[in-house]
Amino acid sequence: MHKAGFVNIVGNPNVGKSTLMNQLMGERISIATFKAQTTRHRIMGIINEPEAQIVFSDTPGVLKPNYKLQESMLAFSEGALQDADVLLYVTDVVEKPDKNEDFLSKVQRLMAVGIDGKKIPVLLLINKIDESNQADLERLANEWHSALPLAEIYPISAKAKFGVDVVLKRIKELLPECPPYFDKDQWTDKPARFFVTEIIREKILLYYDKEIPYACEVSVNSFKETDTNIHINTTIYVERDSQKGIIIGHQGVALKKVSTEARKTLEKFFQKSIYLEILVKVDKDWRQNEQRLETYGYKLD
Ligand SMILES: Nc1nc2c(ncn2[C@@H]2O[C@H](COP(=O)(O)OP(=O)(O)OP(=O)(O)O)[C@@H](O)[C@H]2O)c(=O)[nH]1
Ligand SMILES: [Mg+2]
Repeated sequence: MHKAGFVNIVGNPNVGKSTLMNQLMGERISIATFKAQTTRHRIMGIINEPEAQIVFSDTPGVLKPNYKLQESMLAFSEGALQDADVLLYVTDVVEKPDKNEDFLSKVQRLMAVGIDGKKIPVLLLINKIDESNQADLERLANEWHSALPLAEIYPISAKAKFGVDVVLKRIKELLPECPPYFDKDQWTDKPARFFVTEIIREKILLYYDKEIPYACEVSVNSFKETDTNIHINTTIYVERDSQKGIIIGHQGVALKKVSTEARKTLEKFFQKSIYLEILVKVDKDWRQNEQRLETYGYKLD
């Protein structure tokens, strides 16, 4: 008997979805930072075992879109409701069940009505319990139980890897009997270049303030790999000239830091020496431009 299925991770921004994905996978596959809206794509991470294949999907936090890029991000999150065999709805110890009733009612429907008659199990994960206490947690769990009575509730700390193994065990029980969806040696649906752009974006999120990280997109121009090293040429696109100056910084110091830190992370990720070049260019208002978004790999309906 072989089990396989899609286990989709959804929830509001910054609750710890990507941190959880990385813990479930045992790899840093999805970038996670202290800033909301870190994840912009649906990223699959695949666990392969002789008798099972679990296809996790990390998704962008659910938001009310203000510009076209955010419409695409929301489409990735809502799309993950359509093909889940098991849904992981992640919340945290500060968020209340009434924050996003729209999306929650869709989650409720998945459990009660299902897709094509198939009801979808939902595990409601209350994350960051390292920042709470027993009494508050019990109160919150009761509120969630009233909001989503059909969901199984698990308190976890993704960061401390507390409760994650229990969730993984439950996922394996819930997986349907099914042949594998992907080759059993495949661990993600994304190409190497995608991880390059994400790792550079992670450094931008970490080192720049306010709107700057949200106005940046990263693109790989060339990726040349030998047995021992990889030569990567990339471009950071910003929306305006003033942002280009900020990214580069006085005498190029800011960009140098991004480049150095990205290179270190890339070397860990690929286990090879990395030569990294980063150009900075203006792509005016790319976040609102459907054609540009498509070339950057975002989907719009
Ligand atoms: N204290 C605590 N912090 C956590 C925990 N899990 C995640 N975090 C922190 O929460 C922040 C957001 O984590 P992410 O994994 O990027 O959250 P996300 O839900 O993927 O965010 P978006 O991609 O923006 O939607 C980071 O600073 C994490 O370190 C946890 O269990 N405890
Ligand atoms: Mg994320």
